[in-house]
Amino acid sequence: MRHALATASLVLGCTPPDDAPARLLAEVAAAVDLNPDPRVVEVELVAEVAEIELLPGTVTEVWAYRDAADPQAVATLPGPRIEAELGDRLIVHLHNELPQGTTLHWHGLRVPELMDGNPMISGTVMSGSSTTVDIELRDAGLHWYHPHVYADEQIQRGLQGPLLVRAPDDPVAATERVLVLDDVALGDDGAIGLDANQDDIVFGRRGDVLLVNGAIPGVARARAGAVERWRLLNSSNGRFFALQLADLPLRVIGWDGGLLTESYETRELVIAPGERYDVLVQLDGDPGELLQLETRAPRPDPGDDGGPYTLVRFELGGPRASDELPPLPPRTIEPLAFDPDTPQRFELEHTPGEREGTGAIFTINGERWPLNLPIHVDQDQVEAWDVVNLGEHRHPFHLHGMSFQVLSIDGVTQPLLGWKDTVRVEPESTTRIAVRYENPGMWMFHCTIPEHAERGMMGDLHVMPAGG
Ligand SMILES: [Cu+2]
Repeated sequence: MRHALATASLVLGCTPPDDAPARLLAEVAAAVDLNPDPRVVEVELVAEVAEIELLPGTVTEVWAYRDAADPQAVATLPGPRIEAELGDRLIVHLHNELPQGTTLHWHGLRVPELMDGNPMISGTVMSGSSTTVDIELRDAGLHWYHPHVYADEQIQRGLQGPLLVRAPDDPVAATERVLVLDDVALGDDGAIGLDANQDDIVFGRRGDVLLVNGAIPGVARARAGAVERWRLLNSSNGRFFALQLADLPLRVIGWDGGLLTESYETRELVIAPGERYDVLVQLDGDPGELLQLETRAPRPDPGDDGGPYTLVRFELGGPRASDELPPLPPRTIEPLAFDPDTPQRFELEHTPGEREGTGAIFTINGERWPLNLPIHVDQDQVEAWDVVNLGEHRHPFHLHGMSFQVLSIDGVTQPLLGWKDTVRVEPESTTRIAVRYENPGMWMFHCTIPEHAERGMMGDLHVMPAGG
């Protein structure tokens, strides 16, 4: 049974009493690199059932990745932070100790189709067996590894982790933090709730416990006036984070696909499941002051549970720094020249079930994965896609194997600042994107709310090799 609402709010808000010892903001431990070659990163992961303490004094069973190259390591939520440089070769050995088959998908990376974790292409890694992923890292930025089979259950149980690919000219700030934002539904017994009720299906599962780097919100000690770089990932199933830092400006310098051509400032940063943002913040305050990084419901949506809730409390210490924001390295992005016969049209639709919690159907163009047929396209062709949300709830839309450019939202042209692979499509709204089919193979496109994708809001794009 879930916590009663009063308890849930307390946990969500997670403001400890003043005399409580400060719990420090959790960090995601880096994976050990087994390979002596500086241009090869080789890691060894075990996916296993583990017990961790999410709420003080309560044991929670999770499915999680353990760094097998570190004999001291235990399985963690999220999994180890894999870190590499742009152009490196990444080798990941995965051993599956779970009672269920799994796969490894690299959300945000352009990889060969056999390395994409699509169970229809490469099968599942059966319980007790192993696989090796071997890829070249062509995309700088913060990416996300997770299973792509029974994804609604396996991600919610804890199987997911960050992959940080650094660019040689990355801006350097005094402090850099990877912040993986998540939530989890915990019962009174500490167990992760997996039964999906009607709301969970309609909105994606939202939890009553917020997690930052796999732990309940904590305190970060920082220098007043310091500039920090935050690499943000929303790894939740259904929660949209809308971040605010005490009304200070958040300078966005990167999206899913790396650094932008031009940064921009916002005081509220909305992050959908599967999206990543790269921001610079100046912790503008006096020594002794407290700055709260909070999240609230980004839009009035009957499924949103309000807020604000604290994610990180920054305790500012002295002496005051006078850091300046590091400049963005030059980036240019050529607008994709798309085929004038397009757009392709992708209509996302949700048909509620007749009975509570059962029978809800999520479709793309009226068809339901896995019964739909692939869309066949030619390599190197460029097409515009109209992703049309016919319903009254948001769907973040993700394409495997290739990044895209966002052209317009409801006809309003969007500035071309960077590459995306996941984009929010608001209710009764149309987002137009441009895609170059550069990567031959079979690529899934789907809503990143796994409760929707696993119930049909998914499709396959078959990019036929040029000359093949
Ligand atoms: Cu959806």
